[in-house]
Amino acid sequence: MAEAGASLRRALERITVVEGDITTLDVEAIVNAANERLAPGGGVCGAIHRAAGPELARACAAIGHCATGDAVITPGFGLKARSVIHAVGPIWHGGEVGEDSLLASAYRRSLELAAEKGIASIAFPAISTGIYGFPAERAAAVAVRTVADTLARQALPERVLLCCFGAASAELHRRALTELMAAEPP
Ligand code: AR6
Repeated sequence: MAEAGASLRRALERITVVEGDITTLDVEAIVNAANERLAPGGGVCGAIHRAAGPELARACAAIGHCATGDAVITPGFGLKARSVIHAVGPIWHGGEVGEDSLLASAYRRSLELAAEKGIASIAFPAISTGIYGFPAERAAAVAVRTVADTLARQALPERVLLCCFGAASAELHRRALTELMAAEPP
């Protein structure tokens, strides 16, 4: 138990909350909050497609589909990031139809895919908390817990940025991180 706690703590130390526009970050991969059709949409997805250029939509169309809770990878094209991992979070339906585990799965699959591809640094937006309506505080707790649990099992990515759009979202993620850290032995 003590060892599991120590490895979770080390995993938490690999996570940083930042505030800003994910398309500007200098990381090896950024995660897109995508839809199952992998179609360019609004929100962070729209921003990523605009910054990457039209080749990104073509690469997504060639893949065609990604189930909710899963993730696929494409090049980053015009982005600084070498790759984009398209993760599909759940649409919020009230919290009783598996939204938490589907959201956790979207984070976990993104990190597993990143590790498979040798990606050392990655940034996530707050998946599902915009157009898909997932409550922000609950999503932040799921995000931080899932990223930490997954990092505790894999060496890559070495560094994970949780890229929050706005101060309120950043505060929720920092608090979730602090709470988990406080629960772990030093
Ligand atoms: N950088 C970082 N975060 C951002 C940015 C940005 N440039 N722009 C918005 N956010 P959303 P969802 C935040 O709606 O809820 C799309 O049409 C935003 O404030 O982008 O998963 C897709 O194609 C929020 O906190 O994604 C899907 O159809 C978070 O990113 C659908 O929306 C996620 O909000 C996915 O909805």
